Amino acid sequence: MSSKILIIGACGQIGSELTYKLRDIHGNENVIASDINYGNLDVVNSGIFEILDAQDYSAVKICVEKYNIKTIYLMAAMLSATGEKFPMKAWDLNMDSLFHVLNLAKEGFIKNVFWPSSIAVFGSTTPKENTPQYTIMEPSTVYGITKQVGERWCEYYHNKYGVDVRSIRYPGIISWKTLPGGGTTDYAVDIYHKAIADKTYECFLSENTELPMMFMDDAIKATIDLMHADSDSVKIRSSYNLAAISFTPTDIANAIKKHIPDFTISYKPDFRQEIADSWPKSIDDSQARQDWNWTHNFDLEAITKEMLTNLSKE
Ligand code: AKB
Repeated sequence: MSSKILIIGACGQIGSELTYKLRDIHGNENVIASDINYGNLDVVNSGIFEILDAQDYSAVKICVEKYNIKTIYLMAAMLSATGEKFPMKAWDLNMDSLFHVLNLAKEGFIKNVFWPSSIAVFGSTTPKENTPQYTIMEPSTVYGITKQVGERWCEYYHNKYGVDVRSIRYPGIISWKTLPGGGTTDYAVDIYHKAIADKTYECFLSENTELPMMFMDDAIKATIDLMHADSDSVKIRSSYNLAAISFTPTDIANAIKKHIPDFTISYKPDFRQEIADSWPKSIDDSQARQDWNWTHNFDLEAITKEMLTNLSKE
């Protein structure tokens, strides 16, 4: 029987596009999509789909055995903004699901694990410009705490039990196929939807809030490149810094105005401003570039063109 891939959290923003890409590469029958509900019918209808609660160890194990799964991409998580509203739920979901997958690997049921970390592992005491791979990390959100602790556990399972776990610290991800949910960087997707629908956007972050961002295609490429890299070249088993571009709400509004000249933006910062203020402005990802040849393709101009073109067709 061929070895198969399970995506947990396949209906979400990154999980959905990862599902499509992995199906292109490995064939529909080798990639099993799963989520807690039928949250994305495009994913549900695109191949094998299982309802799966990432917090239920037995259910995940049964699914792994049913399909002879060898690789899990664990994309289910509660993100930064929602996590602040439901701190214990965020902790339970983000940590339980990780332990279940790491333990399945430790016990030999699966061979490879991808688990996403985030720029949220950094906090207000971290250097903000060109944030190094190794630096002060004092996250102030529950989400950031789960990601930082998760990174430590990933490295621990690799060192102590030989688990092949790989991870990336994603910046804000911009995409047009599936909406993000519950993050602080979500404005950078909402703004394109509102630009097309209403020609105006009220931003929940202030105009000069600079954050690291990346187009979905680059994020998927990074994920797959890391998972396909030789084990020896994956030197970091906590999580890799990863960067493409950094911009402010003003920068993205100006990029949109080149295509929609009468687009307007206003600013009404809410509780997410404090989260954004605690995160880096830009990231040093030289280790990823060196270890597994990471490069990004999309700058703000290219992202804006892709977003507006594809969303206008919908
Ligand atoms: C969020 O805003 O919470 C996420 C992230 C940066 O991990 N997009």
